[in-house]
Amino acid sequence: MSSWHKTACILCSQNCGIEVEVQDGHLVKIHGDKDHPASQGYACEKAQRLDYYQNARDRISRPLRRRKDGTFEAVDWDTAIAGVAAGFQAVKSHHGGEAIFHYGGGGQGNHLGGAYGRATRAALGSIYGSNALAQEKTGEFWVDGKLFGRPRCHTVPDLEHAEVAVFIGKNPWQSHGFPRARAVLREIAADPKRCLVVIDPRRTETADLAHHHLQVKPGTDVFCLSALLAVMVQEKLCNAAFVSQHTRGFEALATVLGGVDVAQHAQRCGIAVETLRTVARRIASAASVATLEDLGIQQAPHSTLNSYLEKLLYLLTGNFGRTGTMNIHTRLVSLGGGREGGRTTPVGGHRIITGLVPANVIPDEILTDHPKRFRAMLVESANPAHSLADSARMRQALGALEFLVVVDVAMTETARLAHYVLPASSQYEKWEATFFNLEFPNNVFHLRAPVFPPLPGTLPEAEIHTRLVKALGAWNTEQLAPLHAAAARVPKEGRGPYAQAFFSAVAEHPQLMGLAPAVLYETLGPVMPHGARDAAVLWGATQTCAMAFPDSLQRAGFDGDTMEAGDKLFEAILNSRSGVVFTVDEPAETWKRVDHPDGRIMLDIPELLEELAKAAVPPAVTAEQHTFPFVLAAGERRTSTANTIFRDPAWRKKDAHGALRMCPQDAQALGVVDGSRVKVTTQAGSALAVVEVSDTLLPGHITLPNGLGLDFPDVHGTSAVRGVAVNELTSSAHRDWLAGTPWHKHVPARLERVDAATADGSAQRIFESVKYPIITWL
Ligand SMILES: Nc1nc2c(c(=O)[nH]1)N[C@H]1C(S)=C(S)[C@@H](COP(=O)(O)OP(=O)(O)OC[C@H]3O[C@@H](n4cnc5c(=O)[nH]c(N)nc54)[C@H](O)[C@@H]3O)O[C@H]1N2
Ligand SMILES: Nc1nc2c(c(=O)[nH]1)N[C@H]1C(S)=C(S)[C@@H](COP(=O)(O)OP(=O)(O)OC[C@H]3O[C@@H](n4cnc5c(=O)[nH]c(N)nc54)[C@H](O)[C@@H]3O)O[C@H]1N2
Ligand code: SF4
Ligand SMILES: [Mo]
Repeated sequence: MSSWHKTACILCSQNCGIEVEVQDGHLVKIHGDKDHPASQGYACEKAQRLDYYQNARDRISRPLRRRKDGTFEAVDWDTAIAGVAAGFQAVKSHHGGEAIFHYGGGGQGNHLGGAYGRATRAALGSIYGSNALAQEKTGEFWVDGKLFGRPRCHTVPDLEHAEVAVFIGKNPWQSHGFPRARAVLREIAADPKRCLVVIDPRRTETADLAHHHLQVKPGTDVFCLSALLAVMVQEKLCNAAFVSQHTRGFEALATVLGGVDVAQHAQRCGIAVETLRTVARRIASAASVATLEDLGIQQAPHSTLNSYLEKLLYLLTGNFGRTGTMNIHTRLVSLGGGREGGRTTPVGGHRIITGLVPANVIPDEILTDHPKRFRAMLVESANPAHSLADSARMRQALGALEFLVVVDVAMTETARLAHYVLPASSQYEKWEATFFNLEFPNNVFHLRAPVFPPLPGTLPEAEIHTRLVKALGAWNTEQLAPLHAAAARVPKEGRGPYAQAFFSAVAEHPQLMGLAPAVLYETLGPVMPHGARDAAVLWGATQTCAMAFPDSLQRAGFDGDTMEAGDKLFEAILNSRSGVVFTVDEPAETWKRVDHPDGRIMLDIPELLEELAKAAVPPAVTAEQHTFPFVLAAGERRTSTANTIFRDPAWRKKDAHGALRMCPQDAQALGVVDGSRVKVTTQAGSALAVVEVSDTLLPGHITLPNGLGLDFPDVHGTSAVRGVAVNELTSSAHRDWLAGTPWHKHVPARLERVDAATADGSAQRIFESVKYPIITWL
């Protein structure tokens, strides 16, 4: 017996709508869902492999508690919840809730858990947290805050309609990042009136399609971007009308850019001056331009400064607030957590942006005797022992915690270090959604229904967090009694009385506001249509969204007063299996979202202009460059990578070992060919890798894929590791001065040939330091 279901792919932030055929507990056929409003039937080849996630051999199916000898024992849920609550309670009573750090809250396809995690944080009084966005986007958010007034003024490129599309450190052919990426790229490439510009040291699949590929030397974008801007200023190509009507601070910027030596910058980034001038003129003369930056600059030197320069490309040319340009999108839930501005970390005083502690400083905030250090951690849907810089130090830091709890579907590298591991139902076994809804003019939200029953022994995060909140004694039953009563009336009378009861309960007991997700799950949850209990939290989200974007909701068909519009949207989300367009925008809406008091964009960011001036002074060659002559991009997206969502290496049909790519000249100099083994060494460690010779790379530039080197049991239950875990090679001190974002794309490295005779017969990890506690498999 088989059946078809609508759901979404969870392998990248696009979350394309898919239809899946289910048979005997397996996903047997998968294709794009034409009814999904954003992906419209599009899906890439990776989605075909989703059963490797759903039926992975290392799924956990019982809560685990670590014994003194480091092995784990299975316990029942009541024991686990009580033990977790007691463990956190102990830390809280000695050191305060601020000593409990929260990491994660969502991977590429699951964010409902993170929403419920906020209730647990509130119950614990945990005020510090972070997630993968602090490894990539916080610098960009900070720049958005300066330019537009608030970090959440996040822009989205209208690539479908742009005459010129510019990708900077972004390879959408592989990594996507906008709907139907490959189709859109092909359209732009094929249209002689349009133009595709790619700034990337590698000739990627995207660069291959480009009209202009600016193949910069790795880490030199600051020179390429500032030279492009300097040409615009020096040749008077800026949009003077836009600049004078809509911005402030141009003079300061023009002074700095006017002084840039374009020829010198061109030389430093390795691009011919004439090419830079041609591209600058093409961008400046286009009717519409959209730009997209990603890890190639966000995880490389000058990352925050580069984000600023990227934004100036479209702002100086007036490509903002129109079709085909850059616009500020709506949101159902803010991505970065609410808190903004002024906060720093308790030990090192590092800047916290959009509520996120820089991922690279987490070990420093633990491995110290400072009284305010983090002493306990709750990790969910993330694997920091593998995904954060300097895994050895990260393991040491996690090991030094008084209490560590991990919520995951699999026995990850982080879970192995935990005191308790709580097994979550998979994303196809529960109601799920992501908050990566970043589209403009039509923004989409997709709530997915379960496709399978939960793996016995697992629970959805909503249930886990609500149990924790209760075990922590965060509310007493009387406080919720009116809500239960109002919820009982919902089937007959609708949600009106419930809404009133909710707002009066919160007014009377303000602590319930922080606990709201769990309160909604507990009270409204049981009367949710379709049994969608986990979606109760969306009632709050849709109400807030209706308050923030009434006109956009109305254009999408959700009209009436705030509560009515929010409720209609909530209903539509619950009833649609392919996703809902929740807001429809006019380009002019973008201007209403610019949040400076005078409605103008602030072009001058003195901290970053100072950094730009400093960068112009050529540095002396350092000893490091002699010791480590290569630049390693540690973590490239390929057709065979999907973060760590697939742990079973068998999913990769190509690139089984996650090859280290290098150019033919380097390969020849080193005496290696395709399939040879090399030892790659950095300041942090060494690894063995298999070589792929590729003429897409510049001399001196080598790359390794992201998400490999995971520990996965073979059919006999013995742990095996395939590919290089790149963060064994990265250092946490290697980061942006302002946002603390890591420079994973720019790791100084050296290579040695490993002759077959001396190799150990496999291409597996060779880190002596990795010794995990033995697991008792259940
Ligand atoms: N297939 C696949 N897709 C994914 C993912 C995945 O694991 N696999 N992960 C998802 C996630 S979490 C993210 S954040 C996105 C990331 O998506 P991308 O940022 O597109 O991914 P990367 O391949 O890491 O880096 C992009 C490009 O940066 C280039 N680069 C390296 N150094 C430099 C430099 O100094 N300057 C410039 N200009 N470019 C440089 C690389 O050559 C590469 O082509 O992908 C998402 N999509
Ligand atoms: N060197 C280097 N490091 C990098 C990068 C790089 O390019 N180079 N990229 C960085 C980037 S951009 C990112 S986004 C991060 C990603 O790294 P992480 O943020 O650590 O996240 P993922 O690899 O996406 O892993 C998500 C986890 O969620 C678990 N999971 C899956 N489904 C569920 C579920 O339903 N519930 C729960 N509770 N858990 C679930 C998976 O088993 C997995 O352990 O890595 C970063 N690290
Ligand atoms: S990997 Fe990304 S682009 Fe490919 S099908 Fe999945 S969600 Fe869509
Ligand atoms: Mo990411």
